[in-house]
Amino acid sequence: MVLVWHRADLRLHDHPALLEALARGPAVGLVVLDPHNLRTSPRRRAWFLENVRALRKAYRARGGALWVLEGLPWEKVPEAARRLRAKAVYALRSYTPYGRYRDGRVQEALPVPLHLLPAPHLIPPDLPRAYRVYTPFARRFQGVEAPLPAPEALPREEEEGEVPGAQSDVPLPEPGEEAARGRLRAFLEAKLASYAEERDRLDGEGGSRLSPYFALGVLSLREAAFRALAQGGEGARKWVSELLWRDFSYHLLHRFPWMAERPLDRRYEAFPWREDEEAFQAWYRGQTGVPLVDAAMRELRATGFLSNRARMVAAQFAVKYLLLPWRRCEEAFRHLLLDGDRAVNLQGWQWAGGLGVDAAPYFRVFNPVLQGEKHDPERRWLRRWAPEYPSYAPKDPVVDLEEARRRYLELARGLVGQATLPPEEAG
Ligand code: FAD
Ligand code: IRF
Repeated sequence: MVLVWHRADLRLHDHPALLEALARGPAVGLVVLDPHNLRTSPRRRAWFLENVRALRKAYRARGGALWVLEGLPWEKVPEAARRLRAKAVYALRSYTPYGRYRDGRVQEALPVPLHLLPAPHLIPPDLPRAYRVYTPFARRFQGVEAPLPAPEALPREEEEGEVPGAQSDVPLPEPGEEAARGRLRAFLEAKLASYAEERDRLDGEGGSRLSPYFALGVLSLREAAFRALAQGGEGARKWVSELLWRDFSYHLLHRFPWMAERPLDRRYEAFPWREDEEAFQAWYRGQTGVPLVDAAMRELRATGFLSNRARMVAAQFAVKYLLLPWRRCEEAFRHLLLDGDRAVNLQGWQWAGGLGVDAAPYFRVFNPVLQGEKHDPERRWLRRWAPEYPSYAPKDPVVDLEEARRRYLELARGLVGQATLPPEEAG
């Protein structure tokens, strides 16, 4: 008997550790409900648990069994191994700071080997050379192998443990890999070809909305990239370049684990962030008087999803216009997102905030009025989420946009030492 321990890989397709385990003998699946991960918002907790429930169904449909134990991994993995007399435990390697710490402790506590196999990334996050800029990192992409099939049948074993019920405060997408793979197919068929033109829409309808599935590994990046590239075209290349941003995020956090606390560009540590509770609440509740920002934060709170363009503007507004402490905002944002993911969200905030990810210059300051007019020209998205605004023009904003932009540029220029005031970013 061997164990397959699922963590951020709640799927049966394209799962090297599952196939390797099955080659060694009968295998039982295991999920440990880890208090370190599950102390989060109700929506994210519910999304994780619903996907565990779906994984158990997928195991059952193939005749197999998924154990679900609640507690500390370094106690529960050894316990499951002992009770099943498992000869080994198989899992996909984790690259997050907590994931590596956890796996080290499990390895120490486990009397049998823990085999950590490389997960199917497009570029392995643990490249020996560290990249802070996306383009040279993405050049390491060499194409993608075909995804592995799911096992057709799994050995019959007893199940153990219940998946607790959970209440989400937002409607959840359909959980499980059937739903994820169905959504991938529908996206490739209907939207991939026009992705390069449509991806910046503020309503997010140009994208796949697969991010909540990628966040839990319900769908593998390799499968998504392989199917998109097989279809080909400009849209496919652009979409795969976005998938690569996800791997870039994991690379950054793996190589610079301290970026969870500090700006990647250390010069911004000296930035005079404003601990302004009123400004934070205005931003968080979507009451800033800036239509794009308010619509974004309200959609995020009501649905757990937001387009990439709206995330960029809302995050940059908090950092550059309101000068709010970026870590508090990053955390609040992550707990509202169904796809909330430490590595990707940190990368997103440090990129949008100009804090050192990629080559984003400090003087790139989005104008939320022009952004709205450009990416929601008919204002349909605005009417849906902030209907009191007749246009993208600010109404009694918490800061004057032009004043705030100058204030930020002056502070940033003082830190990074550039003499000229650059022209406003147009769109
Ligand atoms: P698509 O356009 O269909 O793209 C396909 C996939 O590529 C996405 O599902 C995602 O996995 C990946 N991807 C796309 N854009 C990015 C990007 N900029 N960085 C990394 N991966 C990307 N994404 C998360 O999954 N979790 C987060 O916590 C998160 N926080 C973000 C915070 C900020 C401030 C910003 C600017 C972006 C953040 N993103 C995050 C990235 C991106 O906004 C979402 O992945 C994307 O909007 C999800 O929509 P989609 O699935 O339709 O994407
Ligand atoms: N992984 C686990 O092994 N156990 C859990 O209870 C997890 N809960 C999670 C909840 C949410 C909202 C997310 C992810 C998890 N994960 C859980 C996956 C972790 O990201 C993964 O285990 C990582 O390696 C550790 I989003 O940080």
